[in-house]
Amino acid sequence: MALSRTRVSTALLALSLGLAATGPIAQDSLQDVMKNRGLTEKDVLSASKTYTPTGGRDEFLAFSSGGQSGQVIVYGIPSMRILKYIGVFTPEPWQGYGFDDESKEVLAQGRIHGKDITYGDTHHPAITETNGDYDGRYLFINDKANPRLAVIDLHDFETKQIVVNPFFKSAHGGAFVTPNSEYVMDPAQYAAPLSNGFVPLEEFNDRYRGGLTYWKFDNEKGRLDPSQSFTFELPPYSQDLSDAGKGPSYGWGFTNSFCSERYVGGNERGRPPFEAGCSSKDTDFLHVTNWKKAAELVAAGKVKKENGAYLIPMKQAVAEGILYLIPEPKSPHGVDVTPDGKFVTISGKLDSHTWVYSWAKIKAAIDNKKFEGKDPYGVPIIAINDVLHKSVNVGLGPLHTQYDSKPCVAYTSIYVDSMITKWDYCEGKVLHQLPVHYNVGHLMTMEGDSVSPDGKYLVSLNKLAIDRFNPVGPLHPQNHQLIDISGEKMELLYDMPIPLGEPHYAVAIASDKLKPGVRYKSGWNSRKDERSPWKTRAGREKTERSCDADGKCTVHVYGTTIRSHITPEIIEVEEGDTVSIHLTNLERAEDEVHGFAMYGHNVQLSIEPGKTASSTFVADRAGVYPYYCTEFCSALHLEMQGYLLVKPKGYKAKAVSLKEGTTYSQADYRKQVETNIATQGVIDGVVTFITSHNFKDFPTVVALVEDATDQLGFAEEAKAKSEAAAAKKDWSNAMLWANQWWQYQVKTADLGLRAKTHLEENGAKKVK
Ligand code: CUK
Ligand code: CUA
Repeated sequence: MALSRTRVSTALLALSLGLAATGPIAQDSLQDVMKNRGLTEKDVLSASKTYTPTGGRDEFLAFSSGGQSGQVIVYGIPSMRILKYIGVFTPEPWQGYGFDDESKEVLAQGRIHGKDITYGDTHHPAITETNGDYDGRYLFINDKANPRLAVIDLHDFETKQIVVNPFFKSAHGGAFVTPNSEYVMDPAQYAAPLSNGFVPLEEFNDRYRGGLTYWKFDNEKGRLDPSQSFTFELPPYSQDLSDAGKGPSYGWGFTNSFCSERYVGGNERGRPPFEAGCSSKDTDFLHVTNWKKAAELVAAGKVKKENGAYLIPMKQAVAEGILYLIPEPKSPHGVDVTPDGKFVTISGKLDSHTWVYSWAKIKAAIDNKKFEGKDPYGVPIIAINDVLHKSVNVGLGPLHTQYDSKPCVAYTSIYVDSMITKWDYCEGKVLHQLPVHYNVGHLMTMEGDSVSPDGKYLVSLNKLAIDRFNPVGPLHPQNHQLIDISGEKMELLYDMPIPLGEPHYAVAIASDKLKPGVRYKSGWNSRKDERSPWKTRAGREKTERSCDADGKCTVHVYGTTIRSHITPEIIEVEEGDTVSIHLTNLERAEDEVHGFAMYGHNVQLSIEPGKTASSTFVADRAGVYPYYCTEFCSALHLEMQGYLLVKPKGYKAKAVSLKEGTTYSQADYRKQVETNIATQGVIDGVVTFITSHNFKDFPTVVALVEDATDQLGFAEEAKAKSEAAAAKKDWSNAMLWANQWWQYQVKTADLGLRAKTHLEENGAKKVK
C-alpha cells in the first residue's frame, strides 16, 4: 500500500488540521446489547471484570507452557489477551529464533547426541525467586521428552540458554526453584539407565534408575551452571512433580513418584499393560531430599562425577541422611508446599483425597531416626501416620494445588470430576467447589506457589475444550478459564482458547515486577548479552571478502537497517561463497523493528532496536535473490529492499554502470523541493502544537520527539546532498536526494502526529 506523495501530504495536512474522520455514533444502550446478544446481568458483570479498555494494561502476566510447541505463551490477566509466544526449544520465525546465527547457537546447546531436536514437550515454567517471592528476573521451563531446561531472560523475553540433563532420558517434574533461585529442581520421569548404552529391561531393578537433578543457577550471570549442578540417584520409580521447601522446610525438596511397583509392561508379550502394573499398590513414594547438605558435600569434594557431572549415589545419600521416602496416595501427581513452608499437600490421581503432610512431623521423624522400614534400595521410609496432618476428600482425581492470599486457603484441581475445590488445609475442610470445562490439569493462582500469593484470580488449565468454542477440526484448542477468587465463592469469568499446546502449568506474576527493556545497547548480541563483534555504525557499513589457500571464500557484510533502507542495498558474491550478513538496527525508537528475509536461503531475521543479528549461508547457486524488510516499519517499508547477486564463477561484467528507469529534470527537482517546503510547514505546525503543551510530562511523547529530531537530522543531510548535486546541475541526483530528504520529513511528520495525538488523548495542558 504505497501511498502516493500527494495522498500522504493531504493526509498529513488533514490530520494536522484536526480533520480526523469520525464513525457513526453507536446508538445501542447496554440493555439493547444484552438483549441482542442474550447476555445475563452476571455475564455483563463478568465481562466488566475482564474487559480492558484500549491502552489499558493487565495487573498480572501469565507465562504458560506451550506444550509440544516447545514455546512459552505470555498472556495478561484479567484480560486473557495473548501478548507473545516465546521461542524456547523450537525455531520461531517471527523472532528470528533458530534463524539468526546468535539464536541458532542457543538451540544447538539443546542437541541430544549431536541431533537437532526442534520441538520440546514443555510442562512447568518457574520464575526466579528472592526470599521465596517472585522477583521477575528469569523464567525457566523444562522439556519432558528430551530432558532439557531453558533459561529465558525477562528483561527481553528471549531464551538465553538450554542445558541437557547428563543422566536422564526424560524429565517431567521440573522446573521448580529453591527460594533464592539457588537451584532448579528437575527430576527424571521414566526410569532408564543413567549411562547411555543398552541395558536389557530384564535388568530393570538393578540397572535402571530414577533421579533428581538440582541445577545450580548463577544469579549473577543469569545462567545455569552445569559444573556446579548435582543429581541424586533415585530408585527406578517414576519420579514426578517436585517443589522446594521454604521457611521451616528451607533446604529440602519434595518429589513425588508413581509406579513404585517398578512394573515393566509389554502387552505385545501378553503381559498386562503399564497402566495396570503401575497402579496396583495403594501407595507410592514421596522423596524427601536435602539439597542444602548435598551442596555442602559437593563443595567439600565428597561427591564423585559421572558423565562429567556430580552424581550422588543412593548409598551415599542414605549414609549422609539426605534422602528419605514417605508413602503417599496411589498414583500421586502434584506436590505443593504451602506458602509458610509448614505443610506439603499431595494429591493422588486415583484417590479422592488430598493429603496434608506436616513438615514439623517429617523433620521430627528424621531427627529421631523413626522409620517404618527401608525400600529395596535401602532408603529409609517414614511412616505416613507419623507425618500426616490431614486427609481431605476434595473430589475424584485431584491433581495440583495452589494457594490463596488468605491463610490456610488452597485450591485443588479435580481432574475426573472436572472442578476446582477450595479448601482449608489447616482445618481440613472443603469450602466451595466450582465446575469447569473439562478435565482440569494444573490450576494457577496469582503468584500462588510463592511465599506470598496474591489471590484475586485463578486460572483453570483445562485439558479438553470439546464443545466450548467454534469447531476448528478434530484438534481442539485447550481452555484456560479465568475464575474470580476474591470472594467467598469462586466465580467463573471467562473462557480463553489456547491454540498452542498442550499447555501444562503456568505461573503468573504481578506485572509491576517486570521491567523489560525496549531497546538494546547499540550493536548487541542479545543471546549472549554482549556487544556483537559484527556490529556496525551508520556510515561504516562495509563488505569484506577473503579467501583461504584452497580458494574457499567468505563474505562478511557489516550492514545496518533504519527507516526505510537496508545498507547495503546490493550485495555481490561469487557462486560457492559462504556469506555472513550481519545487520545492526540503528533505530532507538520503541517498536521500530526491522526484519530481513531473502529468497531461497531460509533467511529470516528479526532485528529489534539496537540488536545485531547475523545470517550465514552458502550462496551455492548463481542467481538473483531479492531481500527485504518483513516488518511494516514506515510508509516506505515496501521499498526497504535489496539484491543479493550471486555471480557464476569467472563472470566478467558487461554493463558499465547502473541505468535508472527514469531520469529527472530541473523541473522535477523544483517540484520536489516545493513539496518538501510544504511538508516542512506541516512539521512546523505539529512542532508548535507539541512545544506549546506540557509534552515533557509524557515519556512516550518525549521518546517520539527524540526520534523525530533524529529523522529531521537525516533530512538535513539529504537536503545538503540534494543542494550539492543541484549546484553541479546533476538534476537526477538532486531530485533523488530531494526525494530522500522528503522521505525523512514524512517519517518526522508521522512521529510528530503520533505525539500530537497522544497529547490530545491524554489531556495535555497548554503551557504557552
Ligand atoms: S503435569 Cu500436565 S497436568 Cu506435566 Cu504438571 Cu499435571
Ligand atoms: Cu523496515 Cu520494513
